[in-house]
Amino acid sequence: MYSQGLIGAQTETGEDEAFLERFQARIDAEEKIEPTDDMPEGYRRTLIRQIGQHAHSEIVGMLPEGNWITRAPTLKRKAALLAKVQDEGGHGLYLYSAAETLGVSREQMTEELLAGKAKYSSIFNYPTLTWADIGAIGWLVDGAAIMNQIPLCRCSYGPYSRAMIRVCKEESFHQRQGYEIMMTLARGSSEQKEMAQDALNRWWWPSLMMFGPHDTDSVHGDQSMRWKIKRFSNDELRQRFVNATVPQAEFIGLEIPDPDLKWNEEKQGYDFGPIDWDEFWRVVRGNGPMNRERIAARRKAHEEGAWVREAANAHAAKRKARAEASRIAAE
Ligand code: BYC
Repeated sequence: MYSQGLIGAQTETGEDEAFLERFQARIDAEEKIEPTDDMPEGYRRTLIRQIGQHAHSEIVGMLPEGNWITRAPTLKRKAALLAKVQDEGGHGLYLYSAAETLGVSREQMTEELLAGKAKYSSIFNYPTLTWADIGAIGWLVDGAAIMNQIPLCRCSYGPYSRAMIRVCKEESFHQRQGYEIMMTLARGSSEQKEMAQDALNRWWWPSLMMFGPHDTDSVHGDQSMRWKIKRFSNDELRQRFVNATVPQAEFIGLEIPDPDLKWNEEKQGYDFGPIDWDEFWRVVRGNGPMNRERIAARRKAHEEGAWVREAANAHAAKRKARAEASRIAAE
């Protein structure tokens, strides 16, 4: 890739080799990298990509659950779901702000999402057909999100790691509310239990796909681990998720839809069946069951919210002019 051991040697991106070594030494010493610090272009680009995709996932992730706010079965359930969906909007905002510290604008990220160019998590391209899907999303999707995001609290980039600490606190409430919905349904009438099982059947495999491709097919994994953006590989986190979730399903009497699922004493974890990667890539490339609807809904919200952005800009301009006028008057 680039020559080794030469003083002042340049990498392909024109970065000084000594600079890259100094940067890696800071990472290895567990120092946090802050927005005004020098950083390799690849590090900056990787973070913009990952944080941007993460922010889009939160914002698009509001849609499948938002679909059930008006139909939640009780006032208590409605209040909890409303709070959860609002939290997700908040997570999107912290994350867009964290990405902005790297020199990309929120407008640019939004344009890329609306143009179908930016990725967001595959999981949000599946429909929410019954109330049990809201339970399954909280339990499995937020459960998978926590497994992935707890290590991100130790990410080497300061603003991302700090945003993740708050996000994870909220995600843990989300996971519990989902599991509690599943528990209630699983202990209810036979129709309710069937509904819970059906939701588990539909959300199990897409939840495993959330962790990304196998390590052997993960393009960014190794470099992101070296830079301590990621602390564990996709397969490691997926395995931890399966190990944690299977006993939870057993506890409420639901069955994981995988005939190959089996405890492996030697590895102290579950073996599980093959993931349908064709389905994963179909969804990631825009051809999942709900991709078009999700982007259309975001585009509509963006267009309908234009007046809010205009009003906020006009208000900010007025405040700035007023502050400028009082500064001149004071001189
Ligand atoms: N869906 O080299 P890899 C939430 C892409 S929000 C779509 O392993 P990396 C919640 C990947 O981007 C959940 N695409 O990548 C919200 C890459 O493509 P590009 C979102 C995926 O980055 C509301 C290519 O595949 N969480 O929890 O090292 C309600 C190769 O992958 C997916 C985050 O975003 C996928 N599932 O690892 C409820 C967490 N997986 O970019 C819940 C932060 C992979 O080269 N992100 N791809 O075009 C991460 O931890 C990492 O980015 C990933 C992927 C583990 C997802």
